[in-house]
Amino acid sequence: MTSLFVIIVLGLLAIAIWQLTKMFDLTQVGDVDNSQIANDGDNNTQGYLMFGFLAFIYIFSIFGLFKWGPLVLHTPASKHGAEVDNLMNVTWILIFTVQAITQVLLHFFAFKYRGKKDQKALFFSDSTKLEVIWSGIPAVVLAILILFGLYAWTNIMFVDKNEDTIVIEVYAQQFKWTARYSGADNVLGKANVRLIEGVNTLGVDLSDPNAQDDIVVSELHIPKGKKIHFKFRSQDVLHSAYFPYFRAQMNCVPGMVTEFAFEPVYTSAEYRALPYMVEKVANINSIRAKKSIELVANGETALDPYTFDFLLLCNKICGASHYNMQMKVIVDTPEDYKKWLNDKPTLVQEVKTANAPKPLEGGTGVDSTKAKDSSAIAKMAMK
Ligand SMILES: [Cu+2]
Repeated sequence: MTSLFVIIVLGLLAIAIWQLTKMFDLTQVGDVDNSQIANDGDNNTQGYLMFGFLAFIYIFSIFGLFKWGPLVLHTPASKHGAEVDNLMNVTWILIFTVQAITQVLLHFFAFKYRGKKDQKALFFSDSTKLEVIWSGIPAVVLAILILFGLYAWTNIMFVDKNEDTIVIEVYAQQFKWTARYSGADNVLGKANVRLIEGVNTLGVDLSDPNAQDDIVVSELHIPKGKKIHFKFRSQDVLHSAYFPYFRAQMNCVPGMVTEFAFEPVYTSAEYRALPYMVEKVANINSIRAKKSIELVANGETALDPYTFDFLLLCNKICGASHYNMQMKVIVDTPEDYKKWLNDKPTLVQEVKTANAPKPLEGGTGVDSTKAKDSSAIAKMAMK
């Protein structure tokens, strides 16, 4: 609201200044040049302003690089991550070099050929040589870049059928993630949205032999040094499973299964101990500590200190709570991973427990028949 108010005030102020200058112009009499056609003086001013703008672009770019550069994603936590970062860095270097050269040329020529009295521009209809140069160079550079990208993409996306992987399903719905482990057979049981019932929130076909050892969890644990083959499904709308630190992202599309595989190279604990991450977390916590002082002064509770965790985020705007659609991803050592998974009940067991006849609720001392009686008494009392 305040920002809207500031924008309105600034807008009105700009109109006021514009009107004042007009009034000032109208009050001028005598030898002042009131012509709307630019003279040599105007052209010189505009020419030098071009250099001013060029300086602004460069100073702002360099300032931005130093100020916000360190905030970009750092060390990749997956094996293929380095390849993605490499491709990104090459693209950035190319863009920066090309823009540095072309911006200087653009502004320099705008200055050099600024309007001068009695000077006429040269007209020529076309130049084949020039056109070949300015179409050929970008075409070659882009082709190389695209080929490099395609090569990296196939390299990352290719999962060998015989490769030893762990198959995990990631299920998206508004607005949460659920994971299903394929169990000892490493094959996920069939699933269908029509079979969703009670605790079977993913619609797993419980009659499928492959589904018997499937495990459904709400926190993703994966072991370091092992390729994880993710299969994605969505219950409702388009979502996108985004693992920023693993440099992986895949759309989750209703009605189809999409796939992606990556191998984590750091455990969560190892990644937390990386010097850059220690520094980043310390910085976040110093900001939180400052904010907490303010909160406590207002009688609110202080913020908890932050600890780093890998996250799975949704990267498609899928509805009102999209911003909060996330799941913790914990990379364990292979031993810890096994221990964690062994503790988990299979979905079949969970369904059995949920469907088992419940003993009468003793805690409240009221069973359902008594509750009915008391409501009947209450109704009678109303009459
Ligand atoms: Cu989503």
